Amino acid sequence: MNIDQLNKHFSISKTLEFIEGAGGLPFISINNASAKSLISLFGGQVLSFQSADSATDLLFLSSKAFYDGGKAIRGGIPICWPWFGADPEGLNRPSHGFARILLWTVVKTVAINNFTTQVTLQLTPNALSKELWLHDFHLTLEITIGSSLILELVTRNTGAKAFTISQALHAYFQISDINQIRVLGLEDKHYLDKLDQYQQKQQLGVITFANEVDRIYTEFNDPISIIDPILNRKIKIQSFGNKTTVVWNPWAKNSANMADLNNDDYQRFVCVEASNTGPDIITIASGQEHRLKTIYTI
Ligand code: TA6
Repeated sequence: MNIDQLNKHFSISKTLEFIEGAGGLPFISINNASAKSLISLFGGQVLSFQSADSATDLLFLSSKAFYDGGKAIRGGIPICWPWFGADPEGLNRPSHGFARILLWTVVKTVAINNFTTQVTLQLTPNALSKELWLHDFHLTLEITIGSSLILELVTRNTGAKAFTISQALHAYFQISDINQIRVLGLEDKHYLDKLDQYQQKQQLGVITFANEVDRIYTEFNDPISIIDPILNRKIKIQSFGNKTTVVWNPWAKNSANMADLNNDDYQRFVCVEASNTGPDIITIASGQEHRLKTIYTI
């Protein structure tokens, strides 16, 4: 569907419209009494969410992000699916799977009330995905824009055989200064350190940042909170259907080497990702489903 057809079928007067976004990609612009948000149909990716009473977006979106319909958009909440990280079979398939680099379609849009708008997107096998992954699946993402930002990613196995996935809601949270923030809820928890051959280590106290961090926490207290003393806000992250949480900041060296990040962008975001990865791999039997849900609240 083109933008006009999308608006004809799914727009909601004064609240939800489809626009031609950066790179000509189809975006959904939502503006209700609680918040305004931008969602890209390319990648099924929430790009921004700003509460009506907040001067700062919840999410970080790189000013150098690519919108070429090929590379994943750097920022917002990329959907890593049906694998997290490098290709688990070493076949040189795209890092973090293909859901974030394919065009999703719209299932429905609903104005729950003036304060809450819901969008359901879906991804089903297509020529591109079949080159990468032969299983039959029906992936849906329900996004709720209200006093909180809620995502629910549902994987349905519509094939005859069980399949295994790993996944993450790879959220980039906007922060004032990486050196000033703290992440709570992971104190004393064990994690796999991706920067040290996935060695198992234990978190001592709250998480602070003074260098690159890339960790798969294999246990956590819910909710996890990001405390930002400069923005004077706490981002609360509740998650359901996951046993692992990834915490990542690339720091200066990687930030400078990534074409879709400004050199100092690492100072302005932290990724805290509800995930099923590391030991938390999900096997879904034929006809069954798995739900991964997060609630982000400022
Ligand atoms: O979630 C952390 C991570 O797996 C890091 O290792 C880093 O690769 C990051 O994801 C970003 O990956 P991307 O493919 O989006 O550049």
